[in-house]
Amino acid sequence: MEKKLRFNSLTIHGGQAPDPAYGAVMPPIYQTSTYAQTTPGGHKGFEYSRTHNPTRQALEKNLAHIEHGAFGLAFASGLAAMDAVMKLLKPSDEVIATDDLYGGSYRLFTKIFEPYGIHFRFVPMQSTEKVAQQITPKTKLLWVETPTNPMMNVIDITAMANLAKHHKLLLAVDNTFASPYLQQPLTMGADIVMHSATKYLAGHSDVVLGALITNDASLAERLSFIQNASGAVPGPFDSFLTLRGIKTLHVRMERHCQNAATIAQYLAHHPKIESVNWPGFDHHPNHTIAQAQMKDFGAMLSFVPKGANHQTAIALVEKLKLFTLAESLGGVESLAGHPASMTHASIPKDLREKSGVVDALIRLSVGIEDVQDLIEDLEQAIG
Ligand code: P1T
Repeated sequence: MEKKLRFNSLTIHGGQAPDPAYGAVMPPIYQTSTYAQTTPGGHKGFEYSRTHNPTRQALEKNLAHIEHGAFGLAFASGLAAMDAVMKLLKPSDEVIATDDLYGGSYRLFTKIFEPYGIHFRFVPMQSTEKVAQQITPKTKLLWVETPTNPMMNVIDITAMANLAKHHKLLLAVDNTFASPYLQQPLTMGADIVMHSATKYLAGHSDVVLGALITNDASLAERLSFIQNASGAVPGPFDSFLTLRGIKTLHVRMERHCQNAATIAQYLAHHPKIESVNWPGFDHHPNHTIAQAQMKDFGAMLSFVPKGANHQTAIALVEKLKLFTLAESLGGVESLAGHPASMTHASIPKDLREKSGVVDALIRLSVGIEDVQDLIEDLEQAIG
C-alpha cells in the first residue's frame, strides 16, 4: 500500500510516477491530439486528447492528491471549470453564491447561466443564517468563495457543509485565494473544490488553467462527461507548467504569507491608510474562523487610503514601481489592482459598493520578493 505522504511531499509526488516510456522524472509534454489504435478501440488508454492526455492526467492526479480528493479534472481556465459545475444544473434550479466574489464569476453566473433559467442569489455568507433564509425547494448548489475577492471575508466552510447536507444541496468551494496549502475544503465537507490554477497553483503568471476536485465518484463521472462533451480542456504544455508550479507551492506560500503579514501590519500602522482587509488581524470580523480553518492568512489584501476616491486610488497604483499594475494574483511577483475598474468592473456599482468594493479600494497580491523592497515601493507611492 502507498505510504500516506504529508502535504509538502504530496505537492511533489502526489499521483506521480516516472514516465513508463523512458523513466522521465517529469511527465513529458505529450503534444499530440490523437493516439494510434491497432483495431478500433484497441489503444493504450488514450484515444483523443480532448478526452485524455497523459500530461494532463499527471496534473489531474496531482490536483486530486493535494486537495485530499479522489478525482481531479483540469480545464482551460478557472471560469471553464466553473462553467462545468453550472452545467450540472437544470433550468429553474437556484444557486446561492457569495456576494463578494470575482467579477468574472458574477458575470458567468448572471450573463451566461441566468438566461438559461438558472437563478442566482448573492448573499453575505459570513452569516450562516442569511444563507439558510435564502434556501428554497429549488436551491441545488451553494457556491462559496473564501477568502473572498477582494474584501477578504472568510466563510465558515464546515457551517456551509452542514447546511448543504441538511438541505441536500451541493457545496462547491472556490479555493483560489487560499490554495490547498492553507485549506482543503473537501476535508471540511465540501463536495467540489474549484481552482483558478492560473494563480497560486501554477504560481508564475505564465499559464491560464482551471481545476475541479471531488471525492464523489458519480459527480466525477458527470463532470468528466461535461469536460469531454463541452471540451474546455487545457493543452499539454499548460498542464506541464501547472504541475511544475505545484511542486513548489508549499515553499512559495510560506513566503507569500510572511510577506503579506508584514505588509498588512505596515499598512495598518500607516497614518495615510484608512482601512486594511486581511484576515490575520485580531479585529478582522472573521479572524476566529480564519484561524480555525486556514493554516495561515494568505497573501491577498485590500486597503483604502485616507480620503481617497476613484482618481487618487488610481494615481496611487500608477505610482507603484515594483508592484505591477495588473489583473490576476498568486504569482511570485507582486501585483496591484484597482478592483472597481479592473477585476470587478463587471459587477454593477451599487451591488459592488454594498459588499465594500468602493472606488477607492486597492488590491494587492503580495509576491515573494524581499519584503523591504515591497514596503519601500508602497512608501514612495503612498507618499
Ligand atoms: O481567470 P481564470 O483562470 O478563468 O479564473 C477565474 C477566477 C475564479 N475564481 C477566483 C477567485 C478568481 O480570482 C478568478 C480570476 N481572478 C482574477 C483574474 C483576478 O485578478 O481576481
